[in-house]
Amino acid sequence: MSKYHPLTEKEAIQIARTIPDFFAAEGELASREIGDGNLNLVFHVSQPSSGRSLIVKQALPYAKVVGESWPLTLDRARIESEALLIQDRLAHGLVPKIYHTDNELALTIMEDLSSHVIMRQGLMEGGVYPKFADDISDFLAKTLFFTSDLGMNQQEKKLLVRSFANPELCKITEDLIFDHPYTNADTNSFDPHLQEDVDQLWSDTALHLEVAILREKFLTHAQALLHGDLHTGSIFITPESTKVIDPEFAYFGPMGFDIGAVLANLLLHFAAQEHWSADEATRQTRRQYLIQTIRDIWESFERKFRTLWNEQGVDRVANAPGYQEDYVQRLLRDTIGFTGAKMVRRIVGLAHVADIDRIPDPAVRAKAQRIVLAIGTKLIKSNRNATSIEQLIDIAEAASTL
Ligand code: SR1
Ligand code: MG
Repeated sequence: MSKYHPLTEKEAIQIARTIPDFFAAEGELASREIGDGNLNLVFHVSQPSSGRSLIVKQALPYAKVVGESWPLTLDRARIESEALLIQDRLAHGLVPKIYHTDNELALTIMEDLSSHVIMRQGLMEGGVYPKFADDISDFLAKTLFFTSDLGMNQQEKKLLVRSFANPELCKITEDLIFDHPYTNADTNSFDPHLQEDVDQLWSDTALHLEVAILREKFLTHAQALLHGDLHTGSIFITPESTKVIDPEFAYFGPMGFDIGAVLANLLLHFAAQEHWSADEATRQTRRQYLIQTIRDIWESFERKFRTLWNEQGVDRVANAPGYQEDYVQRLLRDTIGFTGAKMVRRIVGLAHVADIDRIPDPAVRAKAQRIVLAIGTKLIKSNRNATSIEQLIDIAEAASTL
């Protein structure tokens, strides 16, 4: 019989105690369930007398955001811990330290990052993160390059693809990002004031074609090991440090999906500036900061990815003249298309973002939502012909004054 059961706060303490040389032998431990995400239990276990603390994260056998009527595999805890270990090896220091994993209990015990803030929250509080573009482009370039056919042994990669199949979590993405927002699906959730905009989304067949093309890439293009859900709620941050968490959606997919997730979430925050910035001058500065961060992320990513290719590539055939240029162009186009898809879903689909939903004034919220839909749909429609990150930026800046 499986030993799996959802832990109590007391049991989280008992398990945390088993980590060798972590807590002092003497001294009480305290435990609090602090999970506010869509899927898991998260216990913060601390020892006030020693000042030491850690996180016990446990998967539930269903999606917490919906309830027990939506069963969900516990294997995602294994996927998450294995992905974290790979990411730690490839992009050391940019993910939390792992202390212990237990696949039967579907749990991972890891570094407590309470000294950091969830980036979405930090941005809403006006935070500025000068190191972020460098850190996240490092994370993206290294994890994507070294798990692709360019940077790892191609036979070993095929075996790794098998252990990261992750069909149930991919299905969530396939439905919630590439299907439901474009049809009248039960899972959708949107403000009634958006009905006309949503009707437009549901009837835009040119848009549906582009979404079908992006979805095909998500379904079939096992390019590299993705984080799979790299939004600003999956990033802990301070001005000096970036830590990527929560890779339970990890699988081998198109690289642009991860890069697009980061850019989309910066643009979701960008679209909400009428609320989050106090006055017009702050708004302008804030928008410029977000746009410059996006530009820096893409440019640094491209530079680092090309350097890895030139200096550490394992594939002789990849040296064919023109191939790198073609590959990076396709990567940019995918990034732009996935950025758009990751934006639209947050307005119309099941799972929203606080940057938009916490805007209390319905008129200001509606404006932000329409800016997101305008940027998102234009980016999706550009996914096959974009040639520069400046096209994404032009689309965002033009929509910001809607
Ligand atoms: C049912 S899960 C909803 C969303 O939460 C996760 O963070 C993913 O983005 C997923 O689509
Ligand atoms: Mg998550």
